[in-house]
Amino acid sequence: MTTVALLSRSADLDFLRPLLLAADPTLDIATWPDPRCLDAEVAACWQSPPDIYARMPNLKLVHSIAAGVDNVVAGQDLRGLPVCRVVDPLLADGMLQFVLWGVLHFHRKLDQAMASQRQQQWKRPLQTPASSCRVGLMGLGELGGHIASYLPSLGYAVSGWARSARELPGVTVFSGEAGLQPFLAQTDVLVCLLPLTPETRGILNARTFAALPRGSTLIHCGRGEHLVEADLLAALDSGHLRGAVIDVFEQEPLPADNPLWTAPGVVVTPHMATMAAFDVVASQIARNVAQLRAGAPLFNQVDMARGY
Ligand code: NDP
Ligand code: OXD
Repeated sequence: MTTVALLSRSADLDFLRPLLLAADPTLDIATWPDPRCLDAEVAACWQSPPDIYARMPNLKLVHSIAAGVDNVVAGQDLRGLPVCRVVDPLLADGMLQFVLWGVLHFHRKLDQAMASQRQQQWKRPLQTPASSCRVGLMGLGELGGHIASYLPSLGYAVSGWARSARELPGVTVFSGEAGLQPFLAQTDVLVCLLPLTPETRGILNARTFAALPRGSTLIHCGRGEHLVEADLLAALDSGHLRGAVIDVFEQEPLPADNPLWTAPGVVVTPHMATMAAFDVVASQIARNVAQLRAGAPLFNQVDMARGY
């Protein structure tokens, strides 16, 4: 029997228990802070409790219940353990829908129409074709890559930035540190879909915003720690940036006194851009438990040398 520990310092993951048992009735499930978690072979995690894996001598697999793994690996003793994550086409579709909404919000100037409505003013914003709106995707992985495969078909001028170079139909691809400034210089709507790593922490900062054309906008769906909030507020205040849709925050829930709640031009959403269905999460964990038992390759294993 394999024991799966449901670990989180911020949420009760026990809702996954019936779904995991439906996927594999032989599993033994323990939910943190049940001390039986410490004997588990598999950890299924979101925001893992501090230094927890070091206290789990039988641990053989760390599985994020989400697409990102930053909050299950940060500050932990991984001692070479494999780390897996969730990859799912419907999760990618959800992100596509959210980002498309954000792009339309700015391209079709719904932000301006909503500001006029608040003042009961009838102002018709000038409309422009999609080809005039340059969407820049930071990150071309499972999520950014999916969006890059769709947005050009709507007529948008799409570019992307990743660590490694590649060719994507209808997309201008920039790569590496040297590609960042030229990528930003030709972006009107910047979309962040990067994983959080030491290289990407704080990447949405004053220097990045200054490299964007005046009047550009931000859709941020990566992680809160990518964004230097004070730099965003300053760029909005100066008028260099026109607006921002922010879905992820360094502190979640966003504290009531955070100035982003009320900053003009900012749409705050509560980390809702997308999520995998819970039965999909459970079945992917159960599938990897079976792979582990069989000594077979794991699905969606993260390259811990890269950190994503
Ligand atoms: P992937 O690992 O599939 O893709 C990551 C992409 O980022 C790759 O294209 C990679 O480049 C690029 N990248 C990584 N580091 C760098 C760097 N230093 N410089 C340039 N490019 C870099 O991740 P996903 O697409 O699955 O997910 C991305 C993130 O989205 C998650 O880590 C998570 O934080 C966030 N997320 C947010 C959700 C929300 O609801 N707000 C929901 C789900 C995920 P390369 O291709 O060259 O390797
Ligand atoms: C994820 C998330 O990483 O929901 O899947 O943020």
